Amino acid sequence: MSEFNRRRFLQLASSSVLSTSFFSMPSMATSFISNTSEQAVFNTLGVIPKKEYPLGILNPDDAPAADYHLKIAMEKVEIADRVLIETLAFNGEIPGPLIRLKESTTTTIQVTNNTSRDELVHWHGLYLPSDVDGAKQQGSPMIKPGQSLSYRFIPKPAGTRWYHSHAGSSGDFRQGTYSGMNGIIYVEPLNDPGDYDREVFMSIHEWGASVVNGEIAHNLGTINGRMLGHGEPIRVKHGERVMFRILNSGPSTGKRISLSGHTSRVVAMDGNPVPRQAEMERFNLGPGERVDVIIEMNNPGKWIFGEYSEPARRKGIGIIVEYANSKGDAQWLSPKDSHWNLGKFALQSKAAEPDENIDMVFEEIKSKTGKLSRWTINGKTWPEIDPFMLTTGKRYRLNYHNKSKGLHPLHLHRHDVEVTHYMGKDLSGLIKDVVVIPPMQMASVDLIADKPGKSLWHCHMTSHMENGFMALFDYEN
Ligand SMILES: [Cu+2]
Repeated sequence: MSEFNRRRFLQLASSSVLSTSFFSMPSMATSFISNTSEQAVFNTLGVIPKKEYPLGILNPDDAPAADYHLKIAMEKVEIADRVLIETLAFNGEIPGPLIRLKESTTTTIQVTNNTSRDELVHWHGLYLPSDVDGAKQQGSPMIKPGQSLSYRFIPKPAGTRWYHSHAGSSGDFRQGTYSGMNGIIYVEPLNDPGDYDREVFMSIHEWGASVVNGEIAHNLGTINGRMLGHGEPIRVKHGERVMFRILNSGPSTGKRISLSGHTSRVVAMDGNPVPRQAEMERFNLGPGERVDVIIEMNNPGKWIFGEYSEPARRKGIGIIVEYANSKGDAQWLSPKDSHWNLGKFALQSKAAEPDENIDMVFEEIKSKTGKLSRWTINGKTWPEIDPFMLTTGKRYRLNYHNKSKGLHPLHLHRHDVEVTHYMGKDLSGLIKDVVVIPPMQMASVDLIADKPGKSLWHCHMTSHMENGFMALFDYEN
């Protein structure tokens, strides 16, 4: 039975249970209201059974009212005074609206495509069936121009996830993951100890892309859709403990982020609590990665929360954190430079032995004419590369060998991976969905094959993904 049919079957089975209990009501009603007319008995039954809807991708006419409605269109958006960009966006906003869901509570999200080409939305970091997940290569349906689809699913796991276009840019930097089509999904856990006073969500993005020496360069950047100094500050009070949930939705470069004058306690990565929390003056975010940090507001003033590098802040990557009653200009205090190492947040013990190893070697093919490089995995480039086949129940170790001078944020759809080897050390317990491999390094991540269906795997640098750095994982049978 296919995943869809099985779900459909369970759905029908559960709705028939419901209708049995519904039809058992008349006798109860009759016994309570003995001397009433037939009409009155009928009135006591004026309870309409709740319509049950299947999970999956639905025509909005056959779906319940949506919890969120995302409308995709080409927009002109101001990211600073007199700085306008043209980009695809959700609901005319960059980033798109924050989507707040409850773990294991079914949601319906309607997406309307008001553009002139096919679009689709990928729900990054959620465990979803291949079609709902939102990647054409997995068999997800495209949304035609002028049409809508409703995605109905059970959000899992809890934590900071996100959503973005997976339609590709077709070389137009207003489209695909270059565009403003992205937003944070926060899946509230069933039990949240809530060791903080409030939450602030931050999305970092880059704009103004051009091709320079085979890579993409950007001349503008924003946090929450505005350049540094041009948005509303984040207003805080002395003594507050603020949970910042931060996403790098940018298409091309890693970010080194710091709140001047404060240390950040890293508590989760890619939405998953880390096994070892650590206080950092600065933390890194590759494209697609999320970090949740708790910052104690213990240094009154106006501070820049932004990129470590001055040129990147000048491009706009920063936001001002302003204590109540503070005066003057926002300050930047450079944090200590430090080598970012995922191993710091992982257990220092070895993970369980895998059932099988899969080696993946990444190489760059430079263009002789200054165009974007092509990328190979084991000597092959998408779409020539055969799918990596998995057997349900097995533990696989993906050994990533980066034989290039760039870093690569590697993302597997629909699954999490455990970081088991990083910067020369065996590790365990750190669960991620994007793992950045530094230049000329190797890293291993383990994958439990328990989510049958096709799963796209790719570099989250848009220009790499769109130039061969992509493959499919699939399950036997
Ligand atoms: Cu890459």
